[in-house]
Amino acid sequence: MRDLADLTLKNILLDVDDDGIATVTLNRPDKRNALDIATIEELVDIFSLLPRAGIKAAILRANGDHFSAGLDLVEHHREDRSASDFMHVCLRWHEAFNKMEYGGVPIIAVLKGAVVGGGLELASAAHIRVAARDTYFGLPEGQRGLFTGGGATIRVADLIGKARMIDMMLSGRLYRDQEAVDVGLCQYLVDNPEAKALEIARNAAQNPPLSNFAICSAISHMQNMSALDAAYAEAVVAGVVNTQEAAKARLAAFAQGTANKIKPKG
Ligand code: 1HE
Repeated sequence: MRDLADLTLKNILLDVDDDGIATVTLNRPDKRNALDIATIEELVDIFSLLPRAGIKAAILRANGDHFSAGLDLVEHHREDRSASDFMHVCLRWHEAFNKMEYGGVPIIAVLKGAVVGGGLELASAAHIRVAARDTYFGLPEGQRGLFTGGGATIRVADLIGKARMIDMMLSGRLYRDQEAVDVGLCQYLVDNPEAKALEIARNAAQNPPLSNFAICSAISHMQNMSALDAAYAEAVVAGVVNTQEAAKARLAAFAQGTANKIKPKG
């Protein structure tokens, strides 16, 4: 198996700290972190390996003022792709984003500036979105004569509902501020999103990896199933997770009255 250290990365920086928290940084700020095919391939490589590399949680962030301006429109124009070519490009986007959503490693996205088009598709493949106060969300595909191709019809519609998604695409509406939280585009809107994301990642990393695997994989899979099949799958997953060795000490602590209590702080 390839190791994370063996990856050759050009547009993305990858760092893993001593606690097993990976930081994945989009690093094309001069192009507003537009997603060219090379970046997508790097995302495929990284997120294919993370779950098997003992990573406990990952932060997805970007250098520069904007999270991502979406599809690299200049590359798309230059390549003059055929329908078949672009279908295969989209399939690589799906490969990358499915590895993220279904990989089982908690991914926390740190958002700022433009989170538009394919940038929003990328952000919506993360498990938690933490936004800076200057973040705005848009789907300008229609204005560019394009359509979503990186899973927005699934993930963005899932986050905000199809009526809002269609409105964004027809009217060019941008969501920002508290309204973006209220409609479900992000879960946190804070002054220091990098610190908040790290705090969330470190908390999540305290959970046993098998629990996080279920949270960051099984829930998404079950959303794709009938209620009957999802209930069956949930029982099977719970059978494995809820009897894991790593849970035993925690359950013993609770039985002995020494475990933390689940109460709001303060
Ligand atoms: C880009 C891209 C890009 C910037 N592809 N190169 N996405 C969009 O329609 C959004 C397009 N971008 C913008 O509206 C603006 O660039 C921003 C609001 C994000 C930022 O504005 P600003 O003033 O800070 O930057 P800029 O001057 O517009 O751009 C700086 C450079 O980044 C410039 O390159 P340069 O070589 O001339 O310096 C831009 O060309 C470059 N750049 N955005 C390529 N998107 C799977 S289907 C998904 C379909 C979609 O994602 S559609 C949505 C596309």
